[in-house]
Formats: sequence, C-alpha cells, structure tokens
Amino acid sequence: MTTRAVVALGSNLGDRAAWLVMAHAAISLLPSTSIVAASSIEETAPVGGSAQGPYLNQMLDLACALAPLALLEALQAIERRLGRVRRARWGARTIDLDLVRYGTTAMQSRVLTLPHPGLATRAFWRRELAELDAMSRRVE
Ligand code: PH2
Ligand code: MG
Ligand code: MG
Repeated sequence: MTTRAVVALGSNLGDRAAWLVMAHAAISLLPSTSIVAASSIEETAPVGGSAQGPYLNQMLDLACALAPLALLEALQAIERRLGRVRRARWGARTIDLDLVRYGTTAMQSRVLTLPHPGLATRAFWRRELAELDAMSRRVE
C-alpha cells in the first residue's frame, strides 16, 4: 500500500536550480517511492535565521510505501549525499528536504512532527501544497 507523502525542497546556496534537480533525481530512485507530481519552483525571501540569500522552493508529491520515519531518514541521507552541512538552525543550505505531510498521519515526536508545523507560517508552502492538491484531484 502506498501513501501520498509531500516533501518540500529548498536551496539557497550555489546552483540552486541544479540542487533541486539532483534532489528530484535522488528521490525518484528511493525504494518503494515514485514522484507523482511537482509544484512550480518559486523564489522566496529567507524566513528566519541570519542574513542569507533567497531560496528556491518546490514541493513534490510522492506515492510512497516507506513508513514516515524511514522516509525521513532516506531524505536526510540524500541531504548528506548532496553535500549539505548542518551549521546553524535556519541557516543557508545547499539542499533542505522537509517531510511536510504523510497521508493523513498526525504525529509529534522528537524527530518528526506531521503535518509539518511550518505550514502554518509559510505562505509559499501552502501555495505549493494547494497546487499539488489541485493536480492530484485532477488525476483521482
Ligand atoms: N528554510 C529554512 C529557513 N528559511 N526560507 C525560505 N524562504 N525557504 C525555505 O525553505 C527556508 C527558509 C529552514 O528549513
Ligand atoms: Mg526546511
Ligand atoms: Mg529541514
């Protein structure tokens, strides 16, 4: 059984568009996971953290049979492989992959909160999610 999982991509260091493409490719190769839809890519002003450059953000809709924590770990492994160095919280990053929604799962643990609490404060995430939901309504 697969679940629709939504992953937010963000990059504000180096060739931002190339990082998004590489993350897209790496996610498409995850076991038991396929990319069903992608939102448009938008440039957004940085939220929080120290002074840093603008982000490119995008969301992907996945059909995924991995459990939420397994998917989270797989996304973190991709971040590490793509050269992300965790320095400051909210700081600049080559690629950030956030698990935003996993079906209708609601959970709160030390490592994962679903739906992602950032949905409440990030208008660009809500916009991208609405785009994905509109696309999935067309195919269902
Ligand atoms: N991610 C952050 C911190 N700030 N700002 C924008 N515009 N987009 C992001 O993806 C973002 C951010 C930490 O995850
Ligand atoms: Mg993030
Ligand atoms: Mg993150």
